[in-house]
Amino acid sequence: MAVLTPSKIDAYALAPEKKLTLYMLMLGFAALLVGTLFGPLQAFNYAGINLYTFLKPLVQSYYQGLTIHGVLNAIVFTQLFGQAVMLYLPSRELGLRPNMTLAWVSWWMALVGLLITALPILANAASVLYTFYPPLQAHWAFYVGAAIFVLSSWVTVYLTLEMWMRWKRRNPGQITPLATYMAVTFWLMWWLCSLGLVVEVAVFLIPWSTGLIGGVDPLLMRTLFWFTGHPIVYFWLLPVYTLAYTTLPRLAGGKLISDPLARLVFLLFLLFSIPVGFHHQFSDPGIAPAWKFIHMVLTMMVAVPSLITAFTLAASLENAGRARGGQGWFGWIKALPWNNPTVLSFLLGLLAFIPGGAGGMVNASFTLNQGIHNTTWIPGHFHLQVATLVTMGAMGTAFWLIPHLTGKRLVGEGYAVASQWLWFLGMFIMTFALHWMGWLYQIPRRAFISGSPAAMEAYKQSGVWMALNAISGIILTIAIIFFFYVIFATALQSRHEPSQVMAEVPFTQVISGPQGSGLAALTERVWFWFGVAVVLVVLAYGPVLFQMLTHLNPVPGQRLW
Ligand code: HAS
Ligand code: CU
Repeated sequence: MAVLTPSKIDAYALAPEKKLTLYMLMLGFAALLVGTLFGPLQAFNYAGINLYTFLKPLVQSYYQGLTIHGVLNAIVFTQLFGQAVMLYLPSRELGLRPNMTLAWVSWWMALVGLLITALPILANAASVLYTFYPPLQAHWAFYVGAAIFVLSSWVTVYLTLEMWMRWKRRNPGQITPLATYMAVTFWLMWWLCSLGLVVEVAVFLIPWSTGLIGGVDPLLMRTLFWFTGHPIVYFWLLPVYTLAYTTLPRLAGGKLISDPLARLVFLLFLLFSIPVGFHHQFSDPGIAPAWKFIHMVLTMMVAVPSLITAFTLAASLENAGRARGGQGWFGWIKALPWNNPTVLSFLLGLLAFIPGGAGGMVNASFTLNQGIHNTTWIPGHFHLQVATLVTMGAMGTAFWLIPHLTGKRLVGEGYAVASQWLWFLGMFIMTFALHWMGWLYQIPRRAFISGSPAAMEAYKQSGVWMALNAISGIILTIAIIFFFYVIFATALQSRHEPSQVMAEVPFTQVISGPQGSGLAALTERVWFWFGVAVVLVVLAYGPVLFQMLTHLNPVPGQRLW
């Protein structure tokens, strides 16, 4: 009779969650693989080189390629990574299993939604970029697929909340463990903010693209889009913050300095992520300056939790560096385990996030925004945020999570380390050049440069910065090849490693815990704070939306490609 060793018991007992998490993660990384391979084409475009000619008839235009790049990387990969870790972490922390039938429903919805969206994009019937601003009109399948894809995340919202409430019933009066607290506030924030996108797509864009209604109001559509579109950046960021708080200190050899402060950060994101969307619409006519001013002030508020994060993580990393023998003012930085690919990816990603965050404050300042809006500064900004910190945090996490989920050893650690240095270097060069070109030369974003002689003349003045884009494109391509080699070689090998099968989630210990903390008790009143968040959203958006809905200016759809 076969004897079940502890490793086998653990593998069997946890197999369902691990399999689901692995499938979510791998679907996300598959999207990232295709999406990032289109990145260098954009980088080369900014260098005046049109590589799209070689992709015809598969990909018809720069705009079709940019749609594939934006949708797969910014919408698909990020959501799937969030669905993978923000259900798995609380499930392991609480020792509870989510409803697995529904969990698989969410995976299938994501896959089917993705395929339905992909078809019109690949057929060049939806080259509307990831913001799909009307009057640009895509084939109806693009909106239907996107809706199914996004609604898949609502299933994960339900699964996480149900698991948490089950735990609350069994542990009355107890403070929710940290990773679960983060997941709960994260999913509540996402559910509330995704209403804008869901209404835009389900109520307006699907009927419009199927011909049921003749027109939609571009300003209202943009407003509903940015209602979701700003907080969506925290939907991308917060899974990585959660991992940075709950695993990075331990992986770096130390402890998290404050658990209550970490809770406060997530609560502030729940409160202030949403009522700020007009900072994307400072240049839009039809919104009174007073409302733009209110959203600007609230945007400054939403930087606060990131500033607290900078402090808490730096202090926790210092704790780790000193525990490893680092001395003096900066010796602790050197003492951190830079050779650990996960720690490395977080350190480099967080370093990039400092100028990225500072650039965010420039964007958020009404007057400064006039200088950089719709220039290459903007892709410069968000490639530091989502393409560096968020993507590197996900890559770095994959280096322990895929071995943990599959019970297999990480293959090619040297390639893993190299991929992160190269990614950081490539993104650093590219974002530096994009910021420079945007701010000083006013080079427009989303412009097809390499095909037009007139545009090329204008671009030539930014000389060396253009060339840097092409160089960064090459570096990033090498980085992504190294990364995917490690991921696929790890996941596809046949050998299992017993120690990996048993490996735990590396949850960190804390120096200052939640017990007896007034702050932790205050943040624990999640439903009360959710109510406050709803009130803030209604106050910041209600009157403007009411005015827009009562003064509709519908226009028919257009195809400019
Ligand atoms: Fe942004 C546009 C303002 C954060 C993404 N943003 C965008 C767009 C994207 C995006 C995709 O106000 C373009 C949308 C489009 O297509 O049009 N953004 C902000 C502000 C923040 C901010 C104020 N953005 C993000 C994040 C993103 C993201 C996060 C993705 C994940 N953004 C704007 C505005 C616009 C905008 C305007 C519209 C511009 C326009 O005109 O169109 C803040 O949340 C940033 C706060 C961050 C900080 C940094 C804290 C630093 C930390 C690192 C610490 C380092 C450590 C390392 C510990 C204050 C946490 C230690 C290391 C050792 C080695 C020891
Ligand atoms: Cu924003």
